[in-house]
Amino acid sequence: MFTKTKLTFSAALLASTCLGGAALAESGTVRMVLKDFISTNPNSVAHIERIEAALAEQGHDIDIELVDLPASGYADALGIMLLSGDIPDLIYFQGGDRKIADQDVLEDWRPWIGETEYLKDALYPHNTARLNNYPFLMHVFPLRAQQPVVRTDWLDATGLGAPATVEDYTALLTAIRDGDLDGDGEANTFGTTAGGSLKELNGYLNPAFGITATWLEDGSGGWTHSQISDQERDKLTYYNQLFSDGLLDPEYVTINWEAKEDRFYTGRVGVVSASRPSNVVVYQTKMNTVHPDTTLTLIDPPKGPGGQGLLAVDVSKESRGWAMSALSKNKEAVVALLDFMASPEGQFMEQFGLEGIHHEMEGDQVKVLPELGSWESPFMISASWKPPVDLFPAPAAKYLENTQTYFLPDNAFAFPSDYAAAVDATTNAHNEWAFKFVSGSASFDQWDEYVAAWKAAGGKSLIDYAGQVLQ
Ligand SMILES: [Ca+2]
Repeated sequence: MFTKTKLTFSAALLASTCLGGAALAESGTVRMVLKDFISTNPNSVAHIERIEAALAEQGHDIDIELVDLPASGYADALGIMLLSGDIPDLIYFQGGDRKIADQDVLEDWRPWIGETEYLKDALYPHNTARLNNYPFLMHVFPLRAQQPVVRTDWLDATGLGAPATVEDYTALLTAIRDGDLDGDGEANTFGTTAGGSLKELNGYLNPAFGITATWLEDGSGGWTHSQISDQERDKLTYYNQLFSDGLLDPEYVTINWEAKEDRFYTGRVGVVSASRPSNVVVYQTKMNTVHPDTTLTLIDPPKGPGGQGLLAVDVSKESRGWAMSALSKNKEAVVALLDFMASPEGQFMEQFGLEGIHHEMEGDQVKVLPELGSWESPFMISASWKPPVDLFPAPAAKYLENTQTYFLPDNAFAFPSDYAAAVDATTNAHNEWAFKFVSGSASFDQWDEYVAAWKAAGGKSLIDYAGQVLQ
């Protein structure tokens, strides 16, 4: 399948031929570098050794060599190593990749992925979109998103069912405010809060108000920024209604994530948002230390006048992930390794960790151990592989499913560095005015004043530039 390989009559190749139709055997050393995945970490070494053994079973003779870099200051240490000319075959970037890609030493992943058996089906829609814009980084992991959860017993007590629309969502927050669901005889619960920023609410409400991208068509053939759009004004009007009706915690903008969680566990708010699937697991586990057997319900993004969905996702490039050296002499082996990691056998290793530490086998049944919570899949979590047993409780599984169901690609692009000050200043103006509109300290009659201030802060130049980029 990897046509650049020279055929050699090795025992390994004969073994793969005997399997009949198995992938072409690859051989060689793959030097790889990944943060926290080093030769002094016994779990890393055990993972690599069983991967090599499984590859050998399939006829590959691939030696994986770990390059050790410090976890602290990883991106800088990696940059120094690469610029010195020491370029491993497989490189995990956590920033700093663009200047390396500019030197033409990173491989375009796309033609390689197309020839794989499993990897091509492991990608998520956001991976494909990002690779098409920037083909040097691949990060096959589920998306993060802000998604709301509520205690299932509270949802049941309201008698309302899971909200489908923004009206339903408002009704749920109202029932939580009025229902004394914690039973202490006091009206002391807000519908929802946020951990310091409206971003949490925006995560599942922006598309409901028609904010489906960073740049929106302005109705006269041009583009406008979502921050000053009519859709943004409609959304902030709704937030202001939540605020003035006592449905949104008035301290949403000053509290941190710990205070947010604390209010949730102690019944001071009913709905909070989670930013990753493991957060849903943590919320449910911590809730159970106070209220045993209480499960959480993940709420779908409610449908509003402008649509439905999760916040549009930047697809201009991956911000982190795997790159292959264009100078590597063992590209076929690198791709064979990654294709194995995407295969059912590789995914079992990636997602269930090490036997005896992270899971146990009882016959052919796998049993997850608590330590699995501390295992991080080093290579990838395939979009298409289904684990033999549930890895996550139901609301976290739904979280993952919804990141795909409600995926929306953004049209955001990176501005040249000359525009950095304008980007900062307009974002600050937006944050400041959004808070004033929501809290009622600015009236919506002042919307035009806000838009003028946003444009004066550099927004005009951003819009002009976007007009050239987006066409
Ligand atoms: Ca109460």
